Amino acid sequence: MSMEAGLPDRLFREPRQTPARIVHLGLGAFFRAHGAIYIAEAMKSSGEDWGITGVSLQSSGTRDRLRPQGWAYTAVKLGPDGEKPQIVDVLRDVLVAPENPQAVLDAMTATEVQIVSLTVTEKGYCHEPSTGRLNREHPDIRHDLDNPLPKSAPGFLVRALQARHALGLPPFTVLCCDNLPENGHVVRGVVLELAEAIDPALAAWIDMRGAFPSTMVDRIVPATSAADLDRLQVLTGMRDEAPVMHEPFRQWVIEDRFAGSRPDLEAVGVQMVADVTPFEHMKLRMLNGTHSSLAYLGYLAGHETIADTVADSAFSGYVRALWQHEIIPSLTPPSGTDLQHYATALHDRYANPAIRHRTWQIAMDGSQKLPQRILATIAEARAAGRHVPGLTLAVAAWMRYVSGRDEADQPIEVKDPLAPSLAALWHEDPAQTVQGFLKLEAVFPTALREDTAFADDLTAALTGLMADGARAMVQKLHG
Ligand code: CS2
Repeated sequence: MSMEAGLPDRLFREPRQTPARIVHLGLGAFFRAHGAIYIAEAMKSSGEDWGITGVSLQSSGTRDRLRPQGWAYTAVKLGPDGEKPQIVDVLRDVLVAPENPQAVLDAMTATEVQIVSLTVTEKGYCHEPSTGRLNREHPDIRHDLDNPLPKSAPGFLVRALQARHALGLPPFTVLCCDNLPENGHVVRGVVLELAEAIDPALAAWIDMRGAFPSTMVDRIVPATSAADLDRLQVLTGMRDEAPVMHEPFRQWVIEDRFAGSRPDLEAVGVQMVADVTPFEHMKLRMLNGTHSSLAYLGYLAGHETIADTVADSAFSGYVRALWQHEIIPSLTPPSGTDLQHYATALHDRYANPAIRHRTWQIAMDGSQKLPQRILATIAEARAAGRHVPGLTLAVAAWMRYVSGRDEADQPIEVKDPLAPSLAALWHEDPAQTVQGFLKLEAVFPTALREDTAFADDLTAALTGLMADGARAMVQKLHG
């Protein structure tokens, strides 16, 4: 892989004049390779000073690696024409919530703050994935109900809004950038429910004055590896301890409903729309739905990355058939979008060999991801009398995967908040395994839990997976 010679471009910064106007919760690789770059570009194009205070909600690693670099980092675009690095210099400060939750609340309560954006992953909202409602039994939510210094993302939003209300300041816009359907609606729901339990007058104020635009975010950002750091150092001559690697493609669609001001994002290609739902459905079902399907089945078949998986003709045929026969029929295309072209472009993005996106990484947190990525499509298709054997096979592969043993009987490192209870559902008899899983109210919508024909289809898929393995099953279906 070649790297363009010379020092990376620098995006961006003039000396900082004003305090940060955006606080971002969840400073993972995705935000640093997506939202932060758009915001830096918007600052550059408009000359306006925005700046971001980043917040890590769990660990100090990102802060510790970024601090010696003055919060700047390299974002490396992994394209067919080689690796293109640029330096992103838009973070003003990075806070670590567990070390000092009051500092995070203070940052969110600053008069200048207009937007609090979030990438805290699906499980960070402490909601029940199948219904979108706040999970009041979640340990962090139980903590946040009784303590003014919160732990959870909803807790930080509510306590900061409470402080702003008390000070007579307007609320900030809450900009959810996670892969949830109607993500603004979901975060608004959990915030209102938590606020109501703390102070009904606060909930009424948030309900009236708050803004929670929904968004669709898209860019494939695999985890950065130690080898990436070393390669980058050799090629640029500079050591960066916290670079991010990303594909060339990016998309950000946002509902234009902000409580206060915002950066001029249209100028840098963000689509500001009245209703983001068709974009979210398209992306969650066509991209994330097939990503998860390929992750479970590909992992079981011994493929390490998504690119390796779609380089296998059986899987390439499988994913094309999923789009064509099982997912596209469930969608209303966003205006101006051709779903066939979208599918073809997705296949090209998956096949990009420079993106080492591990099936294991995408397989994480399936209990939080499957409802919106796969199960909603299955439920709608079954209600309409359409067959969805490929998606059903993907759900069976998830069950097999979370059992914790692969096809060679080797252990799988399963990462999921429900991991222990999922593993305990495994049974020698596939029909009993399926029955146990279908009792999971937090994961399966009622329509599927009560659908005995679906239970039979899942059992047949799981039996086939056990007998023949993932690759053979995929090939049998669409190879
Ligand atoms: C992936 C997503 O890890 C996952 O679950 O499906 O992170 C995916 O790469 C992004 O949503 C692409 O925009």
